[in-house]
Amino acid sequence: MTTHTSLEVPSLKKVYENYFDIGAAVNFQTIMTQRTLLAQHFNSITAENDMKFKNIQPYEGQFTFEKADELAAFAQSNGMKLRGHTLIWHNQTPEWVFQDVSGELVDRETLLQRMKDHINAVMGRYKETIFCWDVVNEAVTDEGPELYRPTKWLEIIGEDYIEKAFEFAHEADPEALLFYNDYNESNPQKREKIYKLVKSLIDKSVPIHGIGLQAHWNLVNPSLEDIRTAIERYASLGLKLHLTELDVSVFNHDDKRTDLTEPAPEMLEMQAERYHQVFHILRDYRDSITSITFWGAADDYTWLNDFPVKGRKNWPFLFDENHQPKESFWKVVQF
Ligand code: 9MR
Repeated sequence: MTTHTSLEVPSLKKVYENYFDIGAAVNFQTIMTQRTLLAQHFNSITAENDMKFKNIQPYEGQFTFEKADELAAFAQSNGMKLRGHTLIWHNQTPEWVFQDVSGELVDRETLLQRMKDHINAVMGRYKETIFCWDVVNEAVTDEGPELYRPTKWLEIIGEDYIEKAFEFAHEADPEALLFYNDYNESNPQKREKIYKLVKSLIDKSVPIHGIGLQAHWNLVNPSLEDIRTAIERYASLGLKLHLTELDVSVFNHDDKRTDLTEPAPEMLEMQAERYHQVFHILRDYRDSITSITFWGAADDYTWLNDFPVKGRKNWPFLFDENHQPKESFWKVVQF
């Protein structure tokens, strides 16, 4: 493995300033534990959890903005952009949203009103700081012929819940860029579903400005060819593309080992090569891709610890557990 000890560590955001914004998902802890690293290398942040429905409106009309406010203040004081994540999702949405006082499902009009009130309150509060929002997250099925994931939003409102969310969001903050965000975005079957959904929104003149490719990838999947095809397909719709949750797991799908306390050298080599190839593709599409956000900043904290395999640590980022650049970092900044 190459050593770079004599080299000064360049700032990732500066290396890419003529290409994309470089973002990291953060939480209340990491804005403290990773503060220096974030300030040096990133010019955009996303709240990993603190702006989700459940976190921000756990009970009807009771908003808990404290942590989200802290993250917004952190972005502002460091001159970083802030992506909003996320308004309408099947996950992390409290049960009260869909129920009346007796526990029965509410009707369409009630749910639409709740959707609108939530979007108005949250987008209204961060109008000055948040430049774009993941308005609807993960609304498409991974497999099978159905386009729409079965959710309470779909069940109660119907298929137009998606366009309603975008319309309410556009009314709440006409300046904000509005995104549809999903994972498995490079899988050819799901790619076509996402394409179809977004195209139908555009055809109906729904205010949508971008597609978020979550990009939870590993050392081999998705293939480079599938990544490139997905970017081209989405870009053909004429919207902005953001990579919203990039990480590269060092474990392939069938690797369920839990005994590693540090990544094997060959994992790190493969990861470096993978990041090298991925960023090569991303630079090719700099006209369409405007922002790349990692779902974390350094290997000391990742949602992939314990997921999907309990008791297993992962090392998916460009910086190691001590916030030092990995070989993956050097492959991304040297081109
Ligand atoms: O990283 C997030 C993790 O801490 C939460 O427990 C989980 C459930 O809210 O969400 C994770 O982030 C997800 C993101 O919001 C949407 N795309 C998939 C991400 C990873 O699961």
